[in-house]
Amino acid sequence: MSSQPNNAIPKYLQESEVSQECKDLIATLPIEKGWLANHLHQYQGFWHITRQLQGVLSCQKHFNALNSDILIVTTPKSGTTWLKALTFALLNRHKYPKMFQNHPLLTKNPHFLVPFLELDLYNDKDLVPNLNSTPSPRLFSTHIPYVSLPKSVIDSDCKILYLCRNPKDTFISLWHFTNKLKMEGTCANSLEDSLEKFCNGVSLCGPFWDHVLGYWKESLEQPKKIMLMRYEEMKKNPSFVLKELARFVGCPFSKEEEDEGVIDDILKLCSFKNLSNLEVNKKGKLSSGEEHRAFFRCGKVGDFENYLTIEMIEQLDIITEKKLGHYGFRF
Ligand code: PAP
Repeated sequence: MSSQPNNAIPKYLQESEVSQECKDLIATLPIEKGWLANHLHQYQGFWHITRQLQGVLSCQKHFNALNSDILIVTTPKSGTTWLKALTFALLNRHKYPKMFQNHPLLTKNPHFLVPFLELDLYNDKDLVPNLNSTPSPRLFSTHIPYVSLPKSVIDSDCKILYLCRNPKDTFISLWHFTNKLKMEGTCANSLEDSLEKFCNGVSLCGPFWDHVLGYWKESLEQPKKIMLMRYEEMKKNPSFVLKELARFVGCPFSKEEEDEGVIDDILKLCSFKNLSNLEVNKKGKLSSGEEHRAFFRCGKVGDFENYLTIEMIEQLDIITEKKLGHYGFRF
């Protein structure tokens, strides 16, 4: 007898939808209680919810990266939605020259336009997507840590855009996000418990610091393949970062475009203010069940100061210095 999908549980929390191979693997992996889902599984050193682990395995097995592909990689809550919007607008600027008329970003959420490999495209245990007709350059995204990337991503000349954000704001953003997504009738996660988990590395695709370190080291080794960006830099000097990004992916802005204000238009279109006020982002939902508005909270640098005690800040700073400072990486 086939089991009925449980429609009451959002897709991102459903644990039944995994293959036998994934179930067999899970039986051998360390397990922890998740922030939101019942379980987190530690695979290749990083923690994944069950559904995501299925996606990671499927990507590792089936995803064939092309040299022309562009992959947005982020630690969760680093500004993924923003970078998806910016990169989509950048790559499609000739197709949609009038940014504020008929642009797909005005009616579709950035997560719809730039799907996650492991959470959207390779998430069905029985189906491998056919991506042959996706126009080039194909733009995908993922939270997969470097060590778990599909081999074809490493071996091909595809480009990786890696975005991270200081762990204090990342943590606060993740804490808010998971509490917003918690099902009605369940208790919110306390800040203290969540921080303890985060500091112990037990968070979505955590340990956070190892995720950053994996890509930081590779970006130094392979600067033509991996461009590492920081959310804080993007907030401070968005036009500089966007120009660098355009150069990196091989479609720099011409002098005429700069003079015509194309950069400013893209930044305006993708700004927190514009995106968060669009009807689609106020009302819509992803196919996996998350509300679009959950991806737009305040979009500020330093919001952690409103939540974390001095001791908590110190705790996070010490871990960051210990884990990343030694490698020359600072936020
Ligand atoms: P994801 O990794 O789960 O896809 P992601 O988009 O990284 O989520 O997280 C949302 C964060 O990016 C939110 O941060 P906050 O909680 O500190 O506010 C969200 O507000 C912020 N964000 C979303 N869109 C933008 C934008 N256009 N500009 C700046 N920040 C943004």
